Amino acid sequence: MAYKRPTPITRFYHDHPHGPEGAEKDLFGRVANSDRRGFLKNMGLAALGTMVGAAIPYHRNMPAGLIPAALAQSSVLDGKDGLTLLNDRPLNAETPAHLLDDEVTPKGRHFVRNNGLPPADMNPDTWQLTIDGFVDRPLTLSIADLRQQFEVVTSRLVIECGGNGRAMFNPPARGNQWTYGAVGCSEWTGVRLSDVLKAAGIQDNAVYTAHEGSDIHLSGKSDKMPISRGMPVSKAMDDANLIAFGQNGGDIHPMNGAPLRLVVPGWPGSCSQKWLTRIWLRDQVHDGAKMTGTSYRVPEYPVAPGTRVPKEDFKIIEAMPVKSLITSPETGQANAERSFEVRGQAWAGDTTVDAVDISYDFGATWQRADLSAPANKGAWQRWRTTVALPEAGYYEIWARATDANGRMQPFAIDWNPKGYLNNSFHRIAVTVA
Ligand SMILES: Nc1nc2c(c(=O)[nH]1)N[C@H]1C(S)=C(S)[C@@H](COP(=O)(O)O)O[C@H]1N2
Ligand SMILES: [Mo]
Repeated sequence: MAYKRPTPITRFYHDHPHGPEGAEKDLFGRVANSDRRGFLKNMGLAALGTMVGAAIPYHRNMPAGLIPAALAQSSVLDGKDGLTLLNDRPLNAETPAHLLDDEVTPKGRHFVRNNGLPPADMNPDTWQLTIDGFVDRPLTLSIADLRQQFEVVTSRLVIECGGNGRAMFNPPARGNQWTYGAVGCSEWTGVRLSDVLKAAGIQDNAVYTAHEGSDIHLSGKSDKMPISRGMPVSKAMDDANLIAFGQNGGDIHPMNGAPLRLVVPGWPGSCSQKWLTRIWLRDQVHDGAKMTGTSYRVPEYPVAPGTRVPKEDFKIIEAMPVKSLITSPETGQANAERSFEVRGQAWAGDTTVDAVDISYDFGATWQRADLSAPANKGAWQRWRTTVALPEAGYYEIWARATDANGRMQPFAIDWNPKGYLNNSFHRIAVTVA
């Protein structure tokens, strides 16, 4: 389903073929009316006021559950360009591979993975980040404090959802059916997480971080978080990790975590908390939302596709595996020429990519692509090569990256129950006339 521009809410209600009830259903899915009212009540008038940018003097006259028209006119996908919507509550949208051809992913093309509802308040001037738990000096920092007290750095960092590639699982795995595009590499500006943690003084018994954001649980309940994950302190101290307040030279896109987020390259995107409000240092593995059970976990041992694996046998996903994408040509294109450039991106979790090979004969022969070094630690690497197809007809082009440890992308999917870590080859179709 391609994204369509939103219609102002009044017209949307007026013109809806199934009347206001149909409009209601379209806007709020299967959520019962009472739940939605509950959600709005929980949000409170102050938050609603912040969202519309002014106090609402006649709020007493507002029908219960009314969505101010100002909100309906600005869509959560505003500023996103060409993304494929997978779910609208919570919002999940991926980027077609050929729209990931830029070295730096434009804001409009960075995928969106929300587990809950975005916060009403994304005001950078009043934002506060707390660092607490097992630290010598608990800190409460505004974005201005972060800028003033720490070195500001800019780097290109890959964020990839652990479930990217889930759509190809067989038997299928539940969850968002990401194909290839739950990945992006924007240029993030912020301060090093390690610098901030050093300033707080990590105590010896701290072993794990716990990240919190201000987004809202789908139930609307304020005592529940949509997601709160963490990482071992050793990974948290990696100087590539940023507490970011800028994306591609401007503000962070609201759906990508404005005004403050973590960016933890190389590990599942879920480590990169958006709308970041707290980093809590713990003396045990964090047990927040989506940190326990089978979330972002895979079996400790290889299993046959379809196997039911006991919960105790799952381990937390750490570094993401080596992977590559063909970003040009677009799959399904008919080509007039037999010879053309094939190019894309490759990345490899905590390490780098050493080689990318391309095949156009279903893997019988491979040709090595030119591969650039990453712009900085955590960035993806650009590769390109020219293929010369022998005659007219149908071809598949396959890409296969190998990391610095000699690990190669596999042909087949290493199946697991929740559909994580699919790094099998990206294949595109090309016909030559
Ligand atoms: N607060 C908060 N942070 C979050 C999430 C979320 O739902 N809420 N989703 C996580 C997941 S699962 C991923 S893959 C990345 C996606 O980042 P993006 O939406 O900017 O692409 O954000 C992570 N951070
Ligand atoms: Mo994710």
